[in-house]
Amino acid sequence: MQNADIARLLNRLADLLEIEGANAFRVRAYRSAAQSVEGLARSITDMLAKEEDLAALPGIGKDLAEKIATLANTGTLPALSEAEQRTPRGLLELLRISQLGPKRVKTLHDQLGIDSIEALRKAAREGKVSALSSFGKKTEEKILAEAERIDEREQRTRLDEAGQAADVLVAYMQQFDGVNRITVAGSYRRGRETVGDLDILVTCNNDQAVMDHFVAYDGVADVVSQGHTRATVHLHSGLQVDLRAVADESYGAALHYFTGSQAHNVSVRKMAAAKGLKINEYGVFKGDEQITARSEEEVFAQVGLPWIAPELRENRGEIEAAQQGKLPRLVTRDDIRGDLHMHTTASDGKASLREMAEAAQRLGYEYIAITDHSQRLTVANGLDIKRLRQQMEEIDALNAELTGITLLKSSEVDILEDGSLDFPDEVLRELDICICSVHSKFELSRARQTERVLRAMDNPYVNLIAHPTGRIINGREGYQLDIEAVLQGARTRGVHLEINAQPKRLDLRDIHVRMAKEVGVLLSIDTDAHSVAQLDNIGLGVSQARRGWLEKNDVLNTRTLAQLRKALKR
Ligand code: DGT
Ligand code: CA
Ligand code: CA
Ligand code: ZN
Repeated sequence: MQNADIARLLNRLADLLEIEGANAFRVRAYRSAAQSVEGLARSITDMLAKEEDLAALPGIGKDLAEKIATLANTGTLPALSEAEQRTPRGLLELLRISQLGPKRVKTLHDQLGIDSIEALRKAAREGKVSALSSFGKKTEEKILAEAERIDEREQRTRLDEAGQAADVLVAYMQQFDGVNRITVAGSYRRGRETVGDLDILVTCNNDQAVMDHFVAYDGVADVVSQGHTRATVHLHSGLQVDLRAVADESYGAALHYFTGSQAHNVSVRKMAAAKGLKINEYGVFKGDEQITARSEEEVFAQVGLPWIAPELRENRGEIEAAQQGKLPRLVTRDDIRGDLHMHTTASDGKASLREMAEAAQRLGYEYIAITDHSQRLTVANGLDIKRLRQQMEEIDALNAELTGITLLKSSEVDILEDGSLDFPDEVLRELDICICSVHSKFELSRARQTERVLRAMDNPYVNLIAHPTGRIINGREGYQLDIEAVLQGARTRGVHLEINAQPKRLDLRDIHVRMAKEVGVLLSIDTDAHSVAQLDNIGLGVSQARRGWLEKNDVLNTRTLAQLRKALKR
């Protein structure tokens, strides 16, 4: 469990309690604990491993310290599971509407019996919401507009959130003696940025007992179906989980089948058919004879292919590449030598320069760029020229002191509406690397937005465009941008683009990453970390890069520091 996960669950508990109308002090205690955990420079898990006293942290008493320890160790909390069981699941969904906080959700539930987005939509259409004393007509309209847009069934779960749920559930399943092998397959294994549901595959000696163990999991809200070899449940978060049990002999075939994608499977099955073979989730068959397929390698070998990495299995040319021996050697997390986008307490980050540097050292990085916000972004405490130069001096001092890691002087410079930059050239030239990004005027037309980014890249000091499309997963679309024109423009100017690894961003998205590779633009995989713990999000960015077919050489920050400095020369 990372600090951010612990904080999220504490906030969730506070939400649930507030919806129930629990004591305000209790609610506030959980919220301030969440804030305190989120702001910590050190990982709670590390602190517990070193047997440090969490109660020494600000805003955290003995009772909360115990609860946080339980959360960190088990991924859940009895108080949380109980609150989740007491509260209709739809009530938490209602919090997704920006007009609604826990208090209002409680009012809607108490007075109108509203317990889902659907029920809310109906009541708002009938004018029942504005009839309540605490809601006006305007608010009702806004609520309705948002409720209409949210399609509950369309909602997919972010990869990081699915990963947290999967880790805890897999650990729970592994406690059970009858489980031999267990793998999370489906879109999760392919590293898609969101998943529709989790597909878990187990091999075991006793199907029935394993299914019983699965549905008895604390996090299960309801059981959709349960049979001997498969079960489907919903977790309290709303996430659906499919469990499949197969025999060890079928493991390879089943893993390939349930990893998908369906389009990839169809293509592989066609190849099998051409060879007179049949492939399904139970195995590879020649007539009635079953050919051993304990591993995926064996399944692929039967159709004459090498093993294909799950991230590539979207039927986007991976089978042809495999046939021609041209599969990419995908970049791995170990190839990453540094992180070129992160914030410190100087702007809106939670950790100091030194804390970020030491964390990067622990990750084995060779360099990091310190990219606090520029002056225009006052909401994020952007640095003016004076503060930026002060930070450069601090960086010089730290570089003189620390060994093995180099801090690069940088800034995340705002791109203004006309494509000019938030700092003058004489400041930009003092930076080791200049990254810039759009944080305003999202509503510009596609032509103007594209022009804006191209103009920014015209500035000879610019090296990297951060989170290039501005989209937020399950949040906002991102601004209109002709990404191909931006990529072409970047290539001719010697500018790089970013794969921002923040779980809610993952920007560029996979198809854009692939496009960048084809155009010949090197991408940098960066976390945009606002705390020490967020430096770990690099893995999500690497997954995204792999889905875009990137190899080590396609990624800017796999370079040594010396090579990087060269690559940054325009
Ligand atoms: P998701 O859950 O929407 O993010 O996407 P997936 O790919 O995880 O899809 P899901 O959960 O429906 O099924 C998991 C895998 O099982 C899928 O990738 C391929 C396989 N599969 C499921 N249903 C079918 C089917 O009707 N035909 C074939 N060929 N494969 C299927
Ligand atoms: Ca799935
Ligand atoms: Ca499924
Ligand atoms: Zn940013």
